[in-house]
Amino acid sequence: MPRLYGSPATCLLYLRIVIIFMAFGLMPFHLKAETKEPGFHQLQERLIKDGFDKKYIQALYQRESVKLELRGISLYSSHQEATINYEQYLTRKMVRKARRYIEEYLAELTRAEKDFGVEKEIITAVMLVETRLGTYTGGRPILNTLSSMAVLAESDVRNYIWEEAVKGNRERKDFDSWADRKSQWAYQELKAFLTYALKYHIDPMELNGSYAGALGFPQFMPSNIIAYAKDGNGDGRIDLFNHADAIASIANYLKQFGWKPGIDRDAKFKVLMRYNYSSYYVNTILELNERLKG
Ligand SMILES: [Ca+2]
Repeated sequence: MPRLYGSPATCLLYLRIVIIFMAFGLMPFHLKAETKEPGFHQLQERLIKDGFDKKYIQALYQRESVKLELRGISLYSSHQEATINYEQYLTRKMVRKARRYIEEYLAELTRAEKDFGVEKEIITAVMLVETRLGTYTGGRPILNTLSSMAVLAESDVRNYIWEEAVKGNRERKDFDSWADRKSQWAYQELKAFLTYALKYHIDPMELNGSYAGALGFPQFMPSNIIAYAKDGNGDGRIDLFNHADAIASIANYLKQFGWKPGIDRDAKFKVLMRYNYSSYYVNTILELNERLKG
């Protein structure tokens, strides 16, 4: 029978080993606690220099809920389109849901079809894949997402985010080239987002979105809201959490990128790639379109 417990001397040795491991194991936590999370000070200065009201920006970034979105950056920086299961949008259950949506919003969809020349099945397919017809719009404050990506331009913040949220998931040089690109892009999107919020007197912290900062039922980036979104219900406001506005906005976006009645599959493919640059995505939309028409 194997001995489960050793002699007192062996026990003491085990205890020493455990203490040594605990000491080493605890050290990184101890160091982490002393690493101060970097803030958005430089970002605020940059926004003010670019014309945003000083008092507005300072009051906004002083709020406790405005903070670095580490988890979102970790997810986004390791995002791989090919790993998304697009089959989930082609099940019979999903097609049934899409059909019911077309019945429910027939008036809005028909109007968009007439105004922009984009068929209702395509608009519905886009909305289904983007947010399951407006039911999954993302729960991350867009202000935090875009601000966190914009400050990746600052080397100390970038190092902090690398250590805290990304290291281990990818190579540093890949992260650096991603961060160079995304920080510039996110800053432009942040400015568009604040411009949109100011225009409609919306509290920026009330708008949640995806880990990329996309917003509403059609998941538009803020710069696309300014350029392509439409007021579908005619209330004088753009609200992408409203079905009529979302439907008109998707249709107008596709129209602006070349959608016309009667275009062939190749042409449709090219336009849809402008909505989301992924052939998996586009093929799913086109397949859904066929099934909804069939
Ligand atoms: Ca509206």
